[in-house]
Amino acid sequence: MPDANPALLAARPSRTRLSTATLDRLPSGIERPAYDRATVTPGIVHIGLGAFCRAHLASYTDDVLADGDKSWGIVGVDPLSPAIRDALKPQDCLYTLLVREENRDRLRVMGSFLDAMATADQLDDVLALMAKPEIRIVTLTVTEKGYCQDAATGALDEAHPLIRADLADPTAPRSVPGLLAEAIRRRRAAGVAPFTVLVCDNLAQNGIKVRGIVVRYAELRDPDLADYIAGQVGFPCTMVDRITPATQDADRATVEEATGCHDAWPVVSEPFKQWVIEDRFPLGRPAWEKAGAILVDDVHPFELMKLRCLNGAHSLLAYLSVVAGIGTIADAMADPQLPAVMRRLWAEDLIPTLPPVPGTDIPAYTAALEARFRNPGIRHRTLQISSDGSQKLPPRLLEPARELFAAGKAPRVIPLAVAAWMRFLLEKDETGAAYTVADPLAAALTGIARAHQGDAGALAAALFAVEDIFAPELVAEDAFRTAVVRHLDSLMRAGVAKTLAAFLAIP
Ligand code: CS2
Repeated sequence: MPDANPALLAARPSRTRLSTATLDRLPSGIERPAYDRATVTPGIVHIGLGAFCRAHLASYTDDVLADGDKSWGIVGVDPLSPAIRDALKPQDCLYTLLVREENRDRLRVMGSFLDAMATADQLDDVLALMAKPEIRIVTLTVTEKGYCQDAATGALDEAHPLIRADLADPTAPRSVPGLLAEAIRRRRAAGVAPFTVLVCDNLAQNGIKVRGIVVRYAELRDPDLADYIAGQVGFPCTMVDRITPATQDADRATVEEATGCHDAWPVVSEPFKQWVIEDRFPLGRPAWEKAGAILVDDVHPFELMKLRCLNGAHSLLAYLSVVAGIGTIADAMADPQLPAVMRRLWAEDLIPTLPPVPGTDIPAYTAALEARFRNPGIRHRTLQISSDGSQKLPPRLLEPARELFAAGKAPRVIPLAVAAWMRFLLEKDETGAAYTVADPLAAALTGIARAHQGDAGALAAALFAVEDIFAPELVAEDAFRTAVVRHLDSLMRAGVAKTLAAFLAIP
């Protein structure tokens, strides 16, 4: 989560604010939109205005606009709070992307977001916009939990409070499935063909999964609408990648110093970016391939490689690091033991579960990941990555563990990562410092952790019983349960460093 109040920063009167009017005052080294924004029209509604989409979708689309196809501007919609909209509107939705290369910063003012809205106080306007024929794609980055799913099965969580509220009042939706279904219903009623839904979050088979969630929601609302969505709406799968930590005040200061303009909510990212997209867009799409996106028939192998190798390693490092008091991924990579454990996670547990990935050498991919994780300019907080473990563990680590068992093998490193997550739920690191577990299931999970804090066996058993996270086939594996308990006991008694030393001593 961003840690500053941009409204307060923006309120300081004497500073020049980034905006269309001040663009030409920027120093010459700052890249800016290479096209006339006044001639761009919206073609995409993007739900979720966090940092990631403003570093990823926005930069691919900025390149397409610069290439001359002006019909694909983006209108961003914040489904949670108006804070980012309120930061962006006074600057005409321009913002600075600070790309941290190994030895230098590159700054680029992004122009592809034309407008920003928030459902909190503009729901009718948002739905009216989503129903317009010129909107041909709805992209989403709302995080895993934003889809109101049961993480273990990937199905709609029908008991989710937002889903229950939307089913009671479906034309004023507050959930993402409810918003999509209502927008599609309005288009259909107006005789407008449905937009394509492009999910850009780290879910396994993200398009297929969200299609299932939205169709199920619609079934509960109106079976005829469900049939229409199932038959007519495209949900291509995508793999998205760019490491984009939450913006800190220090980043705002860096941007202001370099540009001479105050930007209430710039975004920081690494130079690397990757986007693999299934090419199924009945109403057309931007030529994102001109900006380096890879259009394919089947995203699945790319997605498994990224979700498991990158995100799985992130989760392993994050839980062990938070417990050990290590603040960032770059610091974790400087630890004498953590990188070795991560390499074993890849080699022993994750890479064996991957199908061949077209055009990709997996050892080269993981070597490049190591270099990306070491980037000293990226202060990616381990506590940020530790959030929402209940949603992240299943696709990143639990599903590959299940697949290994199904193939007659046992995971060696995944049980350690799961144990680190369980230890993390105690909300106190080894230096005694307290932190907060951020997770949609936080109250239940930290309650279980507190109740069993002295007893690894009881703690693990109580957590294994949380069916929203753990598939029954996995917790039925004795080898899995025993290994998790053994590591958890060691983490609780001896701590991270000694546990890792003992683990690494066994080849
Ligand atoms: C991270 C991701 O926060 C997390 O869980 O693993 O946000 C990761 O940085 C991105 O997926 C990289 O593309």
